[in-house]
Amino acid sequence: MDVVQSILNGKANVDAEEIVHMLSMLKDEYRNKRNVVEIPSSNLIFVGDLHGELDSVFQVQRLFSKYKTHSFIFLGDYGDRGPAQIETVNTVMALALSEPERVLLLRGNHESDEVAQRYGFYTEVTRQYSFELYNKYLEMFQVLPMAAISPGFIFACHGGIPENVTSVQDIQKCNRMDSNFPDDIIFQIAWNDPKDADFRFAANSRGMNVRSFGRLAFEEFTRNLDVQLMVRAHEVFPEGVRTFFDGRLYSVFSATYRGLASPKVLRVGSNLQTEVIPLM
Ligand SMILES: [Mn+2]
Repeated sequence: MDVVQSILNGKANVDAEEIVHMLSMLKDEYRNKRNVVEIPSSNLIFVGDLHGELDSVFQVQRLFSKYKTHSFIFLGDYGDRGPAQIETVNTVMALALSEPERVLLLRGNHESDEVAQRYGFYTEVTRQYSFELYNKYLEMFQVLPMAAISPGFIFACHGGIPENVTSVQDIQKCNRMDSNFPDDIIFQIAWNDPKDADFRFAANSRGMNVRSFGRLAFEEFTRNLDVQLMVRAHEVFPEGVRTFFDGRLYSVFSATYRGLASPKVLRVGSNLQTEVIPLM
């Protein structure tokens, strides 16, 4: 665990063996988790896209010490795009390993081979380390759960509501263990976006199999799964956090995205009381 503590203390240059060691510890911790993991109903902090921005992670680390009774749910998209991708992924892993009972890492659409090859993580890892290490990161990505639920209260995931799902069981029976998203339901959870209009599902300009979900799908899904609030990430909004469907869905972004957004996290206290916390 030495490497975990030294990363949390700010050590930037980690050698390949230390990363491999952390990756294998995290895989051991996560491989038996189900696609949808149960979380508490209160005292939660949701962290949105980080995209290689270490400053955001340091701010989250500060909150981690401040809110000691809270669980931290990371909604995915750790690498790609930003200036410190490997360091960001490593620091998030170190947080997850330091207190596994109050940190949960979920999988975003960027935790896949196809996307990581296009948006930077592949290039960074193979340039600074090796193709072998990149493959070990992919093995870790695929064990990350897709969603979190607090029955009666909250559902959280990176992208959104998938079409053709009417129960948690429908998600649990899918297979996420692949470096990409061959399963359509797993794919949609990582990719779909909300749209504040009265429809169920519609085409989405992000890609052929990506859907937008509207109010009707949201109402149906939250009723079927018996949750009141949904938290997701995946979209950049200048204000960092945006609400949909009369405040029942929060979209959270925790990076600046080259100065386009003001990074935020979402805290859920007791009785589903929400608080938007700026990361600066
Ligand atoms: Mn995303």
